[in-house]
Amino acid sequence: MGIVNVTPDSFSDGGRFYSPDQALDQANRLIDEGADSLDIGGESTRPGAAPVGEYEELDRIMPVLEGLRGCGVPVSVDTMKPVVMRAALAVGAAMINDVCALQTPGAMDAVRDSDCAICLMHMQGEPRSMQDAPQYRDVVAEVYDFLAARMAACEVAGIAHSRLCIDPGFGFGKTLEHNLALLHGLPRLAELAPVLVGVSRKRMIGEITGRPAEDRMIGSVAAALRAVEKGATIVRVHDVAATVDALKIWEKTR
Ligand code: HH2
Repeated sequence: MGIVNVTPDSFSDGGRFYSPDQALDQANRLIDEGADSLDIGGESTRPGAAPVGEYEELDRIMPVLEGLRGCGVPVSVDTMKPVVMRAALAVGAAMINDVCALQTPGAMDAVRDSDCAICLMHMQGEPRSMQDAPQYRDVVAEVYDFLAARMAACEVAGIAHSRLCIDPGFGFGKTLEHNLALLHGLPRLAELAPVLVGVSRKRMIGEITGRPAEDRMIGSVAAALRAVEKGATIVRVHDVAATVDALKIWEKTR
């Protein structure tokens, strides 16, 4: 899954794809590089990020979604807002990627009657403060229980299990130790549903390699491979060409 952040402030590529033309060029580049799907986002969720209003978010992403109609790969929209979910689905989005796991009032209703895929992600706290002091008794068990409960809530709302994938939410209210425990715990999470993993260029890669966000491609590719080895079905990445090459070699040489 190739990431297109239509934002001025995303942590690794903020401002680079902020105009619709830049975002569409990047989306098409990622498709050419071998992305099986795209994830379009109009609001940064980096630690400390300021929330964006729904009209602003719509202004950012709708021209891009319109431009991607018929692009040949499923398009996911990274949003926690029901209004944005409905608008995105109306122009053909195939997936809603919600870092709040459909807990916002109205979110479940916004996706229930479509046949879109849904990613339910775990986050402790909210982006503004989530990295202040994340704490868990047993991070894998707590993330597992949360995601299982959100899946059960979807089932009650009439959303078929086959539409769901889950994501432990690397870096969303987690220390490096929590992230590493979750990486090792992926086989357990994969018992619930297909797992999406997003570690691309994140702080955990920087903490291990000592490199800044713009220099974390190799570390991110290595982490993506480990995630797939541990059972991830979808890897959400900025560097599609490098990740696709690495996965091809990994698969052929396994
Ligand atoms: N990470 C980010 C955003 N959305 N969605 C899922 N399901 N999983 C993730 O790990 C995830 C996500 C943060 O990365 P990015 O989009 O590159 O940055 P920003 O939020 O600053 O735009």
